[in-house]
Amino acid sequence: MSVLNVTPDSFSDGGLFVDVEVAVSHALAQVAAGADIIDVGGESTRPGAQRISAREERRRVLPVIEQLVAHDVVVSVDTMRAEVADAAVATGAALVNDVSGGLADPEMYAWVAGEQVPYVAMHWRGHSADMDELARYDDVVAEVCAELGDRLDGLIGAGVDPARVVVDPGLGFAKTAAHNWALLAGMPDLRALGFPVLIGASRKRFLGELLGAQGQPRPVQERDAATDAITALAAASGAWGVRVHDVRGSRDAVAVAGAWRDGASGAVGPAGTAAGGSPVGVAADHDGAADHARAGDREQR
Ligand code: PMM
Repeated sequence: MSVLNVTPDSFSDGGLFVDVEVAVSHALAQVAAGADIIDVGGESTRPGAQRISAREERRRVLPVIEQLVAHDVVVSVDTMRAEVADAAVATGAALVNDVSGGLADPEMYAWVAGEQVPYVAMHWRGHSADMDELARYDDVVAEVCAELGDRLDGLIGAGVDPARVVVDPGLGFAKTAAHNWALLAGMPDLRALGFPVLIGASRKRFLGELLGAQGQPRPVQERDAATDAITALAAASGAWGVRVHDVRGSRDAVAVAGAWRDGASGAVGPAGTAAGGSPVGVAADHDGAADHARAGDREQR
């Protein structure tokens, strides 16, 4: 899943893709590099960010989604609002990525149930303005799994088809670096929830902290190799997908993880096409997203 933030203020790509043409051509390049899904977001969720109106969010994302869909790209919309999700799906988006897991909008679960659209429920505790204060856990893996379990109960109770739900631990959202590393190491527990797991570590602050020198974090644009390492380990740990800025490196990492996994059986196919499907559960033929089934339909459920 390739990140496409059409915002002026996201931490990594803020301001780069506010122009529709620039955003679309970047997304098409990411598809050419192997992205299966382009995740279009109009509202920054970086720590401390203030909210924008639903109208402004729609204004940012819809023209980009419209053009990508016209190019047969599989699009997800990164939104916490049912009304924005609704407009995005009406425009052709195939998946909703909700960083609040439904907590930000009481209408969300009923809307997802009505549409039966694939839905990513991310772990979240509060809006960006105050999420750092909410990063308090006794046992982060157990608490995140329990809270995601509550989200899943809410979704299924509202009538959402469980086969269309993906979970995400929400790295960096009300989490310190230590919490993020514990959650990555806790992949077996996340997978034990019984749903596909999406990991969003790309270029995040905890990688900058890990790689920093002289008390300074590694700059955002110099965190892709570390992101690729996370992708390889996530793939080897059975993640369904990764949400990244630099698709090519992650695609290579997935190919390596798949070849490694299949090495024992001698079942490795051509580069990037580990026999039996990629460990993140996306179609091995990634020349174009057009042929792919809807994201929620194609996992190891
Ligand atoms: N992270 C961000 C935004 N959306 N969605 C999911 N599912 N998981 C994430 O970890 C996630 C997300 C924030 O990062 P960005 O500024 O790079 O978009």
